[in-house]
Amino acid sequence: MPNTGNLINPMLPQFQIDTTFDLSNYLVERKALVEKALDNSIKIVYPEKIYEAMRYSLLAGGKRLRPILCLATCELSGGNIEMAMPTACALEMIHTMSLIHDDLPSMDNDDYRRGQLTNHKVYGEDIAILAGDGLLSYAFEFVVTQTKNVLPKQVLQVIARLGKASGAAGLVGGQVVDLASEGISQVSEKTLHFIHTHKTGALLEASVVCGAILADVSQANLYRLERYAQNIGLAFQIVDDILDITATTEELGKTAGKDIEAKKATYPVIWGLEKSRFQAQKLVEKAKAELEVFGDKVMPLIALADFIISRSN
Ligand code: GRG
Repeated sequence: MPNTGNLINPMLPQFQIDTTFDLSNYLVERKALVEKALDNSIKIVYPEKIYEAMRYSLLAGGKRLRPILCLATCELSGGNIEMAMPTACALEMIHTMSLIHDDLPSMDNDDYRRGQLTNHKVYGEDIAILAGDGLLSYAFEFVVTQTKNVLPKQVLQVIARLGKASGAAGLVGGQVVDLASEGISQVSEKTLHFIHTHKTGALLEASVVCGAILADVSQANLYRLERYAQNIGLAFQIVDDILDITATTEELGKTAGKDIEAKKATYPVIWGLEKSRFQAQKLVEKAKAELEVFGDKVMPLIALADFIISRSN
């Protein structure tokens, strides 16, 4: 394997890259597995309307990055896909519910998400709120009832992580500060960091960490994966802010330029585009450096870190 070195920071360790790993194939294959599991996860029963609304957003596509990260980390840590799939689905249920609520008129007021009308545009605000609530509670039920071949202790740890990442210490807290910062011209870097590490980073971190917990990884490796996830989480949001400026509505599947319109605090506003790109790259390099001890199964997590900054939506 050629040694690619580290172009951003020569002080960071050099990394052996397996250039034969095919990320696009890997993503297509993993996404298909996740889509199938999600499709099977919710049946339409009485009262049909709520199940249809939940399925409408859950099966609307999306990159499925959180479930894919969870599966990859579980495998890297010595587990398998079957052990992690219920948690992977739960992560996507929580993520989807956060998108449904984020798009509501009382929050970001968006008409399009994942290339289709937002949940409240199709089902109305009342059902969209309930569809989000239904997905959130079902996520926890799903982990508990569907996880097989994992000790109850690990399942409990996963439940605790998912709860923390979703609530006021995670997504909810990040969203509250984000809403409070709208229209404020001088949002500090510290506040922006809080918003992004909570609103976006918390669930990405939980995706990585839960996969590892299910495989009963050692504490030292759990900390390494946690740091990997924190770095890619922040890089992911920086790229999201950049794409809001540089990509089209068609590419994004949601309205482009919303951050500027809503006078949102973003990294490009504070740093400019060039520095934002550089910082994202730096974070990805730091993330990859955490993986050195994991040996040859590490390629998916390296490639996923690279994907986070090279993506176009
Ligand atoms: C979880 C209880 C609970 C409440 C939700 C509304 C809210 C509180 C939080 C907002 C969270 C939010 C929408 C964060 C943005 C995260 C983000 C960058 C989303 C885009 O993720 P991608 O690009 O989307 O992975 P796809 O569509 O590919 O899945």
